[in-house]
Amino acid sequence: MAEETDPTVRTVVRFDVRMTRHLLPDGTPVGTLPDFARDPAELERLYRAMVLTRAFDEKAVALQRTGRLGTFASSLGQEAVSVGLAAAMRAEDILVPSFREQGAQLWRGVSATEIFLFWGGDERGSDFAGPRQDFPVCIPVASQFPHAVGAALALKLRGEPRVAVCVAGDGATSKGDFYEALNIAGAWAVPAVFVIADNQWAISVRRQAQTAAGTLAQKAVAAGIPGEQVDGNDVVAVRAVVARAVERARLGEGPSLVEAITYRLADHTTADDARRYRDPAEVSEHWKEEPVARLRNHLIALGAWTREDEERALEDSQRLVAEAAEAYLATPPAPATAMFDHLYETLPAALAAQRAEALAQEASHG
Ligand SMILES: Cc1ncc(C[n+]2csc(CCOP(=O)(O)OP(=O)(O)O)c2C)c(N)n1
Repeated sequence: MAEETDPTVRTVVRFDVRMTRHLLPDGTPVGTLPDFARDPAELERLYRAMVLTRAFDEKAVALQRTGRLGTFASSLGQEAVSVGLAAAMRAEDILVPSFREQGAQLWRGVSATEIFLFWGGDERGSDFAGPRQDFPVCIPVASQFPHAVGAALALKLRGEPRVAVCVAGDGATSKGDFYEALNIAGAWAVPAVFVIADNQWAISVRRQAQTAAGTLAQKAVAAGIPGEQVDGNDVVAVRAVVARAVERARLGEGPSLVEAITYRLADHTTADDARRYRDPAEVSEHWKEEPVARLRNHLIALGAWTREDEERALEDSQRLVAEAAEAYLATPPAPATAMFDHLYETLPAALAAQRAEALAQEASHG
């Protein structure tokens, strides 16, 4: 060690990064499970939510492939991050999601129809009836971090015991918005939890290619806040770790960063072909760790899940997303003026003129 040989140098800080896992890839539990995970009914709820998320993704990709949905970002393989973090929140907390959190949105009560509308380019899909306080899907990478800090600061100033939970990908932690937000969140001790869905890829850029940091969790160290890893394919662990961070924030102890290690099994979006930059053998390897089979295996081992349960869960999910897709496809298009209508209290003159023009064109073209 340098300080042992050099009297002019001493170590002033060291840090550890913890990694939590409760279920092994084959579903075998390790150690003592958290209380909620000892209730098979609670595990079943998490399982069904992951199955629904997968069914939603499958339907969305099918709709896009047949020209009935815009570009879509699947969460295949990442269902445990999305569902686990949502299950760790209370209804009154605030979700500030990225574009791959349909699992969390569905859990929190955004309807599948609304999510289809959003990806169909219809902003009414962001005006969800359910969790009104949650933020719409965030497409600009990392911009949700400062938004979450702003929301969390508001909660703190109002003295409300609520928490903002922000989700982004690994690539987002390479952006300035991330560092700025984390820094000020730490300085102001706001009630925010930053969850990184570390799916190893930012489109075609590997996590290792865009940071020399050994973990993304350690990026919390510089902000003076706790940072830890969790097995992001283990929904029990995600829920437990995020719940701890959320409760910490709720008690006024400040923000945390959680890096959930997972893998993007699908293309980045429907506009991408991942075979151009990653080896299909790598993807096959990661299928062995995926979250849905992991929890299913655990439920089967507990005697809490049968082949009939599985068939019914799949049918229920597929029916729900099929009905939601029908409702989405039957929704009449928004008026051409919609894009002007929710931007300003009073529309500036130049935009008012454009709105009038859009209205006139719509009237003439039908
Ligand atoms: C500010 C900004 N720059 C670039 C893009 C284009 N873009 C969309 S997704 C993406 C990569 C995101 O990677 P990551 O944060 O790891 O999330 P993941 O897609 O893996 O969930 C990029 C560069 C964007 N949406 N916003």
